[in-house]
Amino acid sequence: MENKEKIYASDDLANHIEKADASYTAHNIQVLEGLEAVRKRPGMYIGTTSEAGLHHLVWEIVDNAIDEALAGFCDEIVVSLHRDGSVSVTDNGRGMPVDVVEKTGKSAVETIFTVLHAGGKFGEGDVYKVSGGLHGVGAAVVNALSEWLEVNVYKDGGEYFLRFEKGGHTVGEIARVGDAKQNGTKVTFKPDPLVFLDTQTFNYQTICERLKQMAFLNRGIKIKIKDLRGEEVKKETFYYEGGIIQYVQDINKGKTPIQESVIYCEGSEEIEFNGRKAHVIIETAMQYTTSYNNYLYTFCNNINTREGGMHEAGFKMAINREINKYARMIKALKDGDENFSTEDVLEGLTAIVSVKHPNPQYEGQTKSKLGNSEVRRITSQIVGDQLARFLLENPTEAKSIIDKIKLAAEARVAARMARETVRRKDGLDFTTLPGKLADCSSRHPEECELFIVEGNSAGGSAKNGRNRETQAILPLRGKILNVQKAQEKRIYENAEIGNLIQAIGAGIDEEFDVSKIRYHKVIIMTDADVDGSHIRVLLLTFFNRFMRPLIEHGHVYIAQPPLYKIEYRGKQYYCYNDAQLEETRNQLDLRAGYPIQRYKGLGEMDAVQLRDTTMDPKTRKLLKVTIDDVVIADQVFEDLMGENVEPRREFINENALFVRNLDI
Ligand code: 0R9
Repeated sequence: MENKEKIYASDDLANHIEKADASYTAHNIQVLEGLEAVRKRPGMYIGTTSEAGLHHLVWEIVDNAIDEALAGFCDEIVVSLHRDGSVSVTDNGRGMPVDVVEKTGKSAVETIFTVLHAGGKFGEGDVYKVSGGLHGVGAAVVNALSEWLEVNVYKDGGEYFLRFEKGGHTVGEIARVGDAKQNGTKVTFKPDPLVFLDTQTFNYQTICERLKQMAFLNRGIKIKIKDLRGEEVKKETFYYEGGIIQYVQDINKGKTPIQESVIYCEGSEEIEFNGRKAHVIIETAMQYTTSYNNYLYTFCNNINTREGGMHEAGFKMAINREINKYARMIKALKDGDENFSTEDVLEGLTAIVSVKHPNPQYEGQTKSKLGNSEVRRITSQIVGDQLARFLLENPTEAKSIIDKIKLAAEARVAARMARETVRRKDGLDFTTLPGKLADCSSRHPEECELFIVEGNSAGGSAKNGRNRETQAILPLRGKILNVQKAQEKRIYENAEIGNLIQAIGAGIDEEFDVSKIRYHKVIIMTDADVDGSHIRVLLLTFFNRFMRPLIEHGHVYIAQPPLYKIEYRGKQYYCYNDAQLEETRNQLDLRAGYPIQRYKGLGEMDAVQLRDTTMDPKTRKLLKVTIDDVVIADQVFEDLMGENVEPRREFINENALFVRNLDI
């Protein structure tokens, strides 16, 4: 690998560790206090100790390997999942420094894994350290939350080893344990079951998705995963020479592109950061398809900036400006014509905007909005210049793009009229409630629940079984429109969707205001059969596209009606899945062939049964719908509900074993 400027050095480390005491003991105490703080309040450092937090530990170590790759010293990263529940991450970089840091009296390796934010202290002047976002917390946090952690460093012909136990207590000192031909670092850790109470099992699919994203965002880095836990080893390699160009192609694989090439723009600008020169690097890739949706995903330092920010603003400014300029030049827009709106220009566009910034400032509700104002100008300039050039040099593709946008603009006018008509006709002013809604009497949204129920007969049971004060029922007649395929105009004309919007009462799309929702729980209650699953996915597709904050704020739930009922000695036992059925059978010691009722639909239950099993907060089980990664969520919806059949088939084949996930 090319040997670029030396970025980290042990002396730097020594200089930058604040408060580190010259006295060995004092330092030790401080270190242990730091790690103890992490163990006491893990949520503060990794967000949660549920499955997402568990995986966060892996991202943290992978981020460090990516940093070494971005610095130009590493091109392969391997993640291995072991049988004992541990995971290892290996890179082929320079190997972490093993020499002693004067101020701490410990090796750089030990310091990095025991001093909170020690890695961050390097950040000053370290222009390549880009990975990590809101929870870019450093290796010491991973160590603190592990039952044990081992570091192997391969460097200068030797292999060095250091082990930590019980939340970061060093076992011995770093020592040379053998010879090594190549350089690199391996970090292996086992998450502490005392911290991760819900689950300690890594999800292969989740890790694959994230590593794939990392490989797209950092072209040329080979990222491998090996799952050694099962009978057969599962392996995958993610490697994209084309980086985000291939990312766009991957997102578009189920869609129909209207242009052949993916338009790629890149550039960088020097800025001063902490008295040192650093670079802001901008990369964008985009391609139009026949879709009515837009898929614009933005990243800063490999983290999805869900709330957008300055890079997104700059990108939108640039495409709006250049497309309108070009449309006027080729007379697709005449002198008196209005400009295309940003919404028109975005329709059918799939785009990735990826920024690498040495000092990102995050804002917004979830701290996922990039706030550095210079990024808007830099992005707008780079994208504007290069897009203008693309349009001039590729007139045929440019013409298809302009034609598509023109259609979008015409459709937008039609949609606006349809929206207005619906508003006038049905009073879509969010104050009139739909006739079919059996509303609750409470006016405190925090305690109110809306059950969206499939079919009128189930709707009847639900109305009779509900708590009238806090539970509202909206029966759906048949299937709602598939919004993934439909044109905006048709969406506003659809009666069932109109009812949903009115009942929830917080608007739709850009105008959706989550603070106005009338119910804090919106509960999808459908039959446990194929049709029920379909309706559920249609509703989730709608929420994902038009009311995403409703999901993001945790207001969307899925009711879980029981699948089976056993009547035994005058008592009723409800089972929600096959495993539970088996367990109950065993517990009651039922003979083979003992009659069991299998529920096919909600309509088979009377009001009392439905209340007791599915609606009563004291006894029911609800699944909360969450979106970990919006890019992946969109992709799943597109695969399931989009135009093309092939990705749907592929998705169902790949996920046949994960039907529960698919259902959520
Ligand atoms: C498997 C995950 N990989 C890592 O965590 C990792 C960290 C790391 C690294 C350096 C090289 N490879 C790494 N992999 C490194 C080496 C040198 C200088 N800076 C960084 C060098 O050889 O001079 N480090 C990241 C931080 C540090 N090393 C330290 F210096 F703080 F320890």
